Amino acid sequence: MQAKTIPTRPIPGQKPGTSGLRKKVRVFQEPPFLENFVQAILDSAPETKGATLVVGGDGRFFNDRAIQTILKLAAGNGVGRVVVGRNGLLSTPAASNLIRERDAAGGIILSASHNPGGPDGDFGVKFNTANGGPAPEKVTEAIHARTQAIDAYRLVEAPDVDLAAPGETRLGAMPVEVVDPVADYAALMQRLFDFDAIRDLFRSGFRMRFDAMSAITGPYAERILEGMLGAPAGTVVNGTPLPDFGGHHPDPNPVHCAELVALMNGPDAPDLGAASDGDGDRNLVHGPGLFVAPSDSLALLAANAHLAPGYADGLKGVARSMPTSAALDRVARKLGIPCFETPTGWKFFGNLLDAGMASLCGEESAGTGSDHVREKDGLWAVLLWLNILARRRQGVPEIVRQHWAEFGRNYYSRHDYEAIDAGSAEAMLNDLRAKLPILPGRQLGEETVASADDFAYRDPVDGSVSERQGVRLHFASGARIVFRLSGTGTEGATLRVYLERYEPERLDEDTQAFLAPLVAIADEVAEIRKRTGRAAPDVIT
Ligand code: VG1
Ligand code: CO
Repeated sequence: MQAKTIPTRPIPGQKPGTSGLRKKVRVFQEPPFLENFVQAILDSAPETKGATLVVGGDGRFFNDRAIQTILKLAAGNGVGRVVVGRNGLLSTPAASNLIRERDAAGGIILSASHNPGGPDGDFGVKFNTANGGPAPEKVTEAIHARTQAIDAYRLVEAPDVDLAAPGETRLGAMPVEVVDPVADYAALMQRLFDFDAIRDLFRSGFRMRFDAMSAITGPYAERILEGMLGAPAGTVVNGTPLPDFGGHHPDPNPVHCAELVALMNGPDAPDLGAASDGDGDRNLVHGPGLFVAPSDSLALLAANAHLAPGYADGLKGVARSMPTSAALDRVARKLGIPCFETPTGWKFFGNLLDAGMASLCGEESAGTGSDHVREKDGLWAVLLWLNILARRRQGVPEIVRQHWAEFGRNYYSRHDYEAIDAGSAEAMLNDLRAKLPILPGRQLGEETVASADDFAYRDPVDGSVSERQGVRLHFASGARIVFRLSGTGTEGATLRVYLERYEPERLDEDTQAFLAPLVAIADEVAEIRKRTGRAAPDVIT
């Protein structure tokens, strides 16, 4: 079987965002859009020649077709071996784990994560490097540069590879190894957590609902929770991955998990409600009558991680994305370990994890993870919660309230204005940036601006600098507002406004009411309503 070189031309707009390249399915379906981008990845990662490449995706519409194209491109470019999940399925954290376990040179993950799927939905392609983590900016920049100069792609012309059963086949000279997508991941979870204690917890009548949102985590959650840990059948709902996620938005937040949230706030709430997103790297955790905000969950997991065998020796350090609340910082102070603040996006945690500077990290967007892989990991977070619940034998609300009583509470919310006009969004942020020098000392509402800047990050490991990562207003009271534009959307722009206020004593306030004065300031200083034409945010988390 001969590799064929097919001439092509650069396609504009192939610039990876916060997490890979995301576009409408229809854009990816139009050849040579996918071919060009994957060829650019392989050109920018010559280490994949003769080496192992992991390939898999979240099963959304077009996953099956895209995988076949990628296999043929991999074979045409001299990749040594491809390890692919059965039926082309791999959750993002499981793909990260496989890259590491198989000493692969990298992996290609097909997902648009929490974005909706189906023929009219979104698709995405992401390259992960040999450490199992999303490619750092210098690599994604090289990939983008390559897409702008590409003149040919190389593939083998062959029939589709049968991915329905584990085993090995060949595509030209390249072995294609189909693996059970769950097995290695489940074994890793068993090494990290006290499965006996969790089994006892379920045996004692502990009730849980895990909503897999018709996305990739279903098979993982069923095998681990119901299979290995003895949770009753039916604990996992929406457990079959569907190409369109059943028409839902696979984003585990209280807005898109409305049914689970209603159950958790009802009279017959189970002890724990949890959910995960399209590609399995995010998590939602809800106790009876109490939603655990992701920033709080991160802090709580850090404070209690030592209860799980995998973290019994303590954490070396922790890290959070800049817009994530400072609840984690308070825990780090108590533990006497460093807390790093990075830009939004998991790729910025990779160096810290590799260098052993941080063992646990997370983002306000419901992503938490540790050095067990190099991606955030939804089911891992839920299992760590279960391990903590099994050891402490207290309810979720009790544990959360005790945490606040000890550390105080960082009231926190994110307001999203979705699909707004890209031009006016850019202009709004630019005008805000222009105002930054004159803001310190200004009185806004009840608050006085202490400092105002655009977040820049210098990676402490490789010294690389990432600028313009979010406009921050810090107030003298300690409160904070952050503005940034999303890098994962496929339509117009999405403005994210992050609001935070620390409170040591009043621990049971309504979050939105408590933050309302900051919301008013955000609108005043950025003219959100005027410039977006929106009276209110589309999504409040
Ligand atoms: C969002 C989140 C960010 C997360 C990213 C990818 O990015 O804010 O924290 O890392 O999605 O998550 P943005 O640029 O839209 O704010 V996932 O689960 O979509 O891979
Ligand atoms: Co995701």
